[in-house]
Amino acid sequence: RLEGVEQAPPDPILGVSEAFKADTSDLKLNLGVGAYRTEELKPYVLNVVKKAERKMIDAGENKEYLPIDGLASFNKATVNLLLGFDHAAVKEGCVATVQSLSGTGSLRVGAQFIQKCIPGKTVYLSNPTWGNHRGIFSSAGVKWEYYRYFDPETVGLDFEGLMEDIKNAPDASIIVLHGCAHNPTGVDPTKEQWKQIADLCVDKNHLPFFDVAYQGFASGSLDEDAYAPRYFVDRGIEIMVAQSYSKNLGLYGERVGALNFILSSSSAAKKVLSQLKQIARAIYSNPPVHGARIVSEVVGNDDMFGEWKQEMEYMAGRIKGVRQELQDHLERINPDKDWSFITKQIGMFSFTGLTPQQVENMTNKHHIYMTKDGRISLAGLSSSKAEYLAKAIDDSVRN
Ligand code: PLP
Ligand code: TYF
Repeated sequence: RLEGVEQAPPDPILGVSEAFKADTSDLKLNLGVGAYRTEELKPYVLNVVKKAERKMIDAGENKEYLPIDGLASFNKATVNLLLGFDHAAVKEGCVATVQSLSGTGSLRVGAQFIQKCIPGKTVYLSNPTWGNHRGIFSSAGVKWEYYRYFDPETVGLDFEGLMEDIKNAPDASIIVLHGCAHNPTGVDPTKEQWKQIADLCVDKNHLPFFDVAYQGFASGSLDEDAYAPRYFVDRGIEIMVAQSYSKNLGLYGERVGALNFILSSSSAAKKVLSQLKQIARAIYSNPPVHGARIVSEVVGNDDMFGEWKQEMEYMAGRIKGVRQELQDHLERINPDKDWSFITKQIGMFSFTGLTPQQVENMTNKHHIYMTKDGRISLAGLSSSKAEYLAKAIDDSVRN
């Protein structure tokens, strides 16, 4: 009966992991998915997470359903991490927060809210952006368009293009902005540029929707990486924010995140929250409890909070280290090309500029798995593999 169903294409990011698994070579290296690995290329469970889990088990915590909007202590913690502790917007009741299914689920609830409560709006996505953004908004029935973002000539931000496109968008459009560590390019606006983007959002009455998937993972500091959304809030701009704890607390499979609205009145926040709850109820009823408790335990305990910050700094530092090593090897092997973009870009990824054909060479000849857009995840690279990767990149750009 279902023979007529069309075959859907594999996911461009997760499909890379499937191909990697099927490769039997000892040389193989998975730089596709953005997931942190140790120097031994093993998944990493943070010590502070293990500590929190032990404490939770010892306390005999149960598995009852959470309320639709999630664990209250998590919601409080997640807003504190986003805005800084005890922000005026929270005290004034101007923040609506629902715990949701990590970054993806939070974006999806946000998209559904747009479709339901402010219909007819177009969402503007950076070109390029995280591969799932288009699907998330499309599946909620929300129209999206691109704004210019990356300039391959300078391997940097096309700031003029970005400003022009956001200016030309209809008033009160929704602009999706990566809070920090832009995926896939690793290129973020400077503080001065954020200021100009904020000015434009005020002029145009746009609603920025921040996707914060790497707080603490870009610079190693939670505060530094929250600069942009905090700045917008301090300017009095209403914003939406999706948060994820996949990377910064390594809770990938636990699906921990939140959707926040920071608004200019408590009455608007109350109404928005009522809508978010209705939306969540019909999709998944209520969010998972275990990971939310971990975040709440870690943030609520000074010692564990300090330990988390140290582990985060360590992970961010390891990535910065392999960035430098990769660049050093490439500068030695192929000194005619400028490789400085590798350490200029931040976060988990480097946008190498490799063409789809060169990416094919990386995979077919060198067993190095990466996305077709030329992105590599440095979180999946070890020191000991940096030279092998540099040689493969050099071989691929020569062909
Ligand atoms: N947004 C961006 C830009 C991402 O890179 C990711 C994942 O890496 C996510 C959102 C959501 O990930 P998750 O659903 O695991 O939180
Ligand atoms: O960009 C990445 O690699 C991460 C990983 O549904 C990812 O976003 C990919 C697909 C997905 C969730 C996370």
